[in-house]
Amino acid sequence: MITRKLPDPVLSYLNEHLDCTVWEGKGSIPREELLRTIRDYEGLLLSAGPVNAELLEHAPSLKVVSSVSVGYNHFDIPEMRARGVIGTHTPYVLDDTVADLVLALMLSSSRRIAELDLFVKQGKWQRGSVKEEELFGMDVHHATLGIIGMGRIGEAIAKRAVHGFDMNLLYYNRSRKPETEERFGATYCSVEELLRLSDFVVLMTPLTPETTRYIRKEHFEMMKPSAFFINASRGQTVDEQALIEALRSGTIRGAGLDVFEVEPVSPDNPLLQMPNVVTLPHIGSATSRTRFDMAMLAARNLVGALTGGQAHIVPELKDLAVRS
Ligand code: 8YV
Repeated sequence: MITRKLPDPVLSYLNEHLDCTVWEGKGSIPREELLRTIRDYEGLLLSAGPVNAELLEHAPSLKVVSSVSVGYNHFDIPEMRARGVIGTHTPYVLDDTVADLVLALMLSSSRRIAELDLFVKQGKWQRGSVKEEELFGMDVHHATLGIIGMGRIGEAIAKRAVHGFDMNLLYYNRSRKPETEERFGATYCSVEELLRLSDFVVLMTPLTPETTRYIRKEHFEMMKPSAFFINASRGQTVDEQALIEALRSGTIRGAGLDVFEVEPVSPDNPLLQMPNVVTLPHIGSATSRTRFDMAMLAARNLVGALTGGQAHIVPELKDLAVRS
């Protein structure tokens, strides 16, 4: 079961190897329709969840769920494990694309790109009408960047920041990465220390029970009042209300956000009214080429896992054998 339309070459590949049904309607298959029809399918390709007890109960034949995403917080790992259902994801192919976007968020929040774009378009750029300093921003080059979550995407951000912008790099990760330290001159430190010293804090941790609301009020209070907070991981890794308060009160200077606690973000979310916040609709991996590569990798994962070939199985389910 393919829950949404995919590029033609991806569908051709899938049809060559599997007997597929593709949802031909608009967007992704509605949840009720998926629950109603999934009973006899052995494979499921989707890009959002949840893959939970409810879905799995409706899918007694299911062996593999392939997600067109690197994040897999929509997989209920214990439920999938209990039923022997394998989950796959799409690492590697989006690292550079997401890293580019993180740099864009850093630049656009600190140099006020979106805010000043509007300023020009609204005709406010008139000689003598604004004091020059009112348009000033903060430098990215030579500033201190703190990355929380130094995985592959974190490293791609580090490369751009250090080699392109001469930034000073701090990082926190569950495990230390001596090679990364050597490559980028990065300093490993505690989250608290990182928050205190960074001009830009980039959150790149996957969403797990341990990282849910990982950054809270007390963490924003540790940050410099001149610092920017960037999130391109998952909205639920942050206490969004605390972020709103920190931005409102000047505890931190600004934010660049690709993700929100609830998506699509509610039009009355106060973050949308703040000139010091750059907001994006979860487009970290959204370039034509990368989305194509992700779809193709998800298709290969599905075929591989169902036919005994290669697949990027998520680490927590790697030890499961595909059900016969
Ligand atoms: C996905 C993402 O494309 O890969 C991820 O984890 O956040 C995005 O790049 C999005 O979740 C829809 O599949």
